[in-house]
Amino acid sequence: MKITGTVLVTGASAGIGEACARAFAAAGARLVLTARREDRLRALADELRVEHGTESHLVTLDMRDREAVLSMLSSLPGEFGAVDVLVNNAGLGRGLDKVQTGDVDGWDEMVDTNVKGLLYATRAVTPGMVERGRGHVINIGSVAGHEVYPGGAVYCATKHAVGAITRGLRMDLLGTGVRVSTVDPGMVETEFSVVRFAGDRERADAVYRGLTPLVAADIADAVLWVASRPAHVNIDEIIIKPTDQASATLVNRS
Ligand code: NDP
Ligand code: 8X3
Repeated sequence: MKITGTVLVTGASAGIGEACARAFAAAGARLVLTARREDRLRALADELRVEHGTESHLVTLDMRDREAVLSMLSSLPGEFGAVDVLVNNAGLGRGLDKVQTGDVDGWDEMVDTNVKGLLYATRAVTPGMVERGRGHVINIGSVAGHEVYPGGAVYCATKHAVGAITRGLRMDLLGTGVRVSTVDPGMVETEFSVVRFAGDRERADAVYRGLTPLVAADIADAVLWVASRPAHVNIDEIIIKPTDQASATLVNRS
């Protein structure tokens, strides 16, 4: 698959975002990579330049910082500014507490990153897409956007919101030539669970114990496929789960 334009990936310093950056670089794209951990972005960009000759522009920002996201992503330099594909990936879960005992700071972080940050990036990038009459917004949703599970009320709410934004945005952009898709993973072994459990690696490892989870590259494959369909084809939604997962909570462990 060949992608010749500019692809902006939020949350490219780890996991699914990093895998998307690798997949689009291998396909020939120019990259805009965002995250808070600049050292990780720089190491990735250096590696992709050596491996594929990829040109990357790095934007170090916190997706919760409205002014930074709106200003930095709407004024990218030169050809980096003509974003063809926006992969709205940056996001996280915090804890698995019940609402009645939940950590309110964690709720704010999830809502501000997964929902508001995604909206800010979309608001910054889509006017240029509309002007050029082409572009593609690909959101990373979740099975948590289709189901809820105990202790997941707020995280699931953010991913249901991503689903609603995806469907609404597709209506808003109808007739502009800009496509809108969501790729919704089940269990992918990334830093997600380490972040969710605040660095408790034992608890994070237990999530995937005895089953074969997806890896980030499985999701990147799908994102690249969605982005590389002909211009008249819009893939609305893909749900991808491990063979060992039947629902958000029903898994097969050996
Ligand atoms: P990782 O923790 O491995 O990666 C998360 C990425 O998001 C990092 O690059 C991180 O960068 C970035 N990020 C998080 N918060 C912020 C912030 N405030 N500002 C800027 N960047 C931020 O997790 P995944 O790769 O698994 O997660 C990627 C997406 O996939 C998320 O939206 C998640 O909800 C979704 N998802 C994950 C699943 C899984 O099982 N892993 C399943 C379904 C969906 P940095 O910390 O450097 O800022
Ligand atoms: C992350 C996967 O199942 O923990 O979206 O909600 S799950």
